[in-house]
Amino acid sequence: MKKILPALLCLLLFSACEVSDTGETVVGGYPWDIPPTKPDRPLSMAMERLYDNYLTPRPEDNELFSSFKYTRLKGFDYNGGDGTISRRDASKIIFENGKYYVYYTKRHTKVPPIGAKRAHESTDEIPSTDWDLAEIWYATSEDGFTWEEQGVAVPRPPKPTVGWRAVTTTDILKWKGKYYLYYQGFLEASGKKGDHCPVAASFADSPDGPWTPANRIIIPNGEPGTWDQYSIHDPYPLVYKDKIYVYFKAAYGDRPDYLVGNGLAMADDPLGPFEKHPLNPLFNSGHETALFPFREGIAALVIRNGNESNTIQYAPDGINFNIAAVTSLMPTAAGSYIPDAFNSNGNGRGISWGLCHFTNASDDPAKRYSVLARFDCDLSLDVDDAEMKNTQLWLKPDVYFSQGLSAQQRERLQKSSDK
Ligand code: AAL
Repeated sequence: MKKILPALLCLLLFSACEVSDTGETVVGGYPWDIPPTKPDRPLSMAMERLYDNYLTPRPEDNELFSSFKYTRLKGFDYNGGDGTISRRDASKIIFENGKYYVYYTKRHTKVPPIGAKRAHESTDEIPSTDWDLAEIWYATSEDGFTWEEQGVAVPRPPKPTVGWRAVTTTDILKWKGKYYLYYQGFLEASGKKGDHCPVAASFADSPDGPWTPANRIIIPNGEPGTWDQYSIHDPYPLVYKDKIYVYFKAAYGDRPDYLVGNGLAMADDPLGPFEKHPLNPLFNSGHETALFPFREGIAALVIRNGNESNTIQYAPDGINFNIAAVTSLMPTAAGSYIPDAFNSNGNGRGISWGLCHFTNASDDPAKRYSVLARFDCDLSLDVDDAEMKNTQLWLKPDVYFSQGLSAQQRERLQKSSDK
């Protein structure tokens, strides 16, 4: 009855009016100037979603929408790009002793990697993948653009200690005045049976080290048959609700095109025991997912692999993530500068820059190596950069043409009758 009277009135008086959920008569079409809050009128699913899923209906006002700008770094040497030196998978950046610190995977081998498919040919000197035979190095910077490599932070321990084959893909935690590096500890050349490894850790009193290895597995693989049974990748520590939260990735499934998910392990002590969240995986997509405290929850850059590639997601409870923005050209393996990564106290301020990597630095696949780069964005409550909120990207034709058809695709088209 509540809706019938206004509906009748509608019929009698206007041709273009509707009845909203609350029974009010809504006159005319959707407004010219987009209402900042959900209007009380019938809405299509897309317009409902616009108000329900995103912080604001316009990306220009959405604190979790940003485009990304990139800058080449100064200070790192890559041996002329011959594939023997690679730097990748930067940690989050911390500011200590008046400078920025970053930790990353560095491979310096006699020859470039031969590739995962030829992993059985790898030796103590011939790396399979770009991160095989790698170690964890660190660099400091005064401005975030020019970096000075300081040396190795975590070397490979002797066989058979976890990480003897490679220590890679690290990230840092500061907890009660001490520093902890979590990283992937490989016990065989990556590619031999997949990219299998657990997580190991080292700790230090200073960001310059010396780092003491725990020399044991800190976050173990899951039970046989479960999604993270073989790999725990990209360990990513934050302090949230007074606990240590380490988000991580696992690639799972037997298909050639694996699925990628991200989960969470929590602990009260940096060296464990870690308890995996019962709802894992918490993300259905995302490779090298980078997270940061945002308002009362956690936000995440979900960059690639999966249905929700190229999204920025938000969980007010750090567990239940939803898409908060869809964007493009996201930083690969972002390590952001997160001043409040360990002390956000329910008021996370967000991020505005960090380091990422490009894994295809060489045009020659036989000289594969990666380079670190800087990205800037506005995912910060303390920055207001309208240029970063531009949803239009005008990429040069070269960028598109570099994504050319493969030989197989050309052959298929050649054979196809409906050209
Ligand atoms: C990455 C990360 C992990 C993987 C490999 C090196 O970018 O997801 O670190 O093991 O690729």
